[in-house]
Amino acid sequence: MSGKPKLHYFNGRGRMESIRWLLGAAGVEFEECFLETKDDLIKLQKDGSLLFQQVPMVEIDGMKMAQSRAIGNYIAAKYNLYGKDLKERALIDMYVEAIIDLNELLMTHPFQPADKKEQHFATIVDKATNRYFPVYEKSFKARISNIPTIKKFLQPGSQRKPPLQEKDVPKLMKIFH
Ligand code: GSN
Repeated sequence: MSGKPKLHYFNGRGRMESIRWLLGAAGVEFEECFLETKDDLIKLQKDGSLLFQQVPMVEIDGMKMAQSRAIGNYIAAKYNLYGKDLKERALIDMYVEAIIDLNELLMTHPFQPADKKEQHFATIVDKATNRYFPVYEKSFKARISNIPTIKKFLQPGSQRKPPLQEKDVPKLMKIFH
């Protein structure tokens, strides 16, 4: 056993990408076990590895953690990335929850029926432009991208995943639906 956290998910961003970012930011090496088929998911479900029968699941510190927010909170707290006091933690939680809201919209876009896609995309652009992005500091991207561990995670060849492509949808439908 390597002692590295082991991430169980499909080979894409989804709800695991922020966990990859967090581990990247903490400078923690991790292993990944990609679900390729529905059977891979069923195997994890049947062997009792998934508390709520869902992925993301992360094996860490002897636990098989479910629920992406819980996993993120644990990693952030463990590696001192969760604020210096309760107020800073509250701020972090607000920023994180807002990004999760936006991410839910983005993640569900490829699965929208053809006749709803255009409207759904317009909603994403509107919410991103008018609701979420203005809240984040203009200098945020440059500042974060220059943190050495993040800089490394942003280099080609890291475990960062590309955005989901339409061509990936049928495979994911087979795994999760
Ligand atoms: O954030 C979380 O981890 C949970 N609240 C949601 C996890 C979830 O919905 N997982 C889906 C895969 S899509 N994305 O992340 C899942 O495992 N579905 C399989 C099932 O049988 O429900």
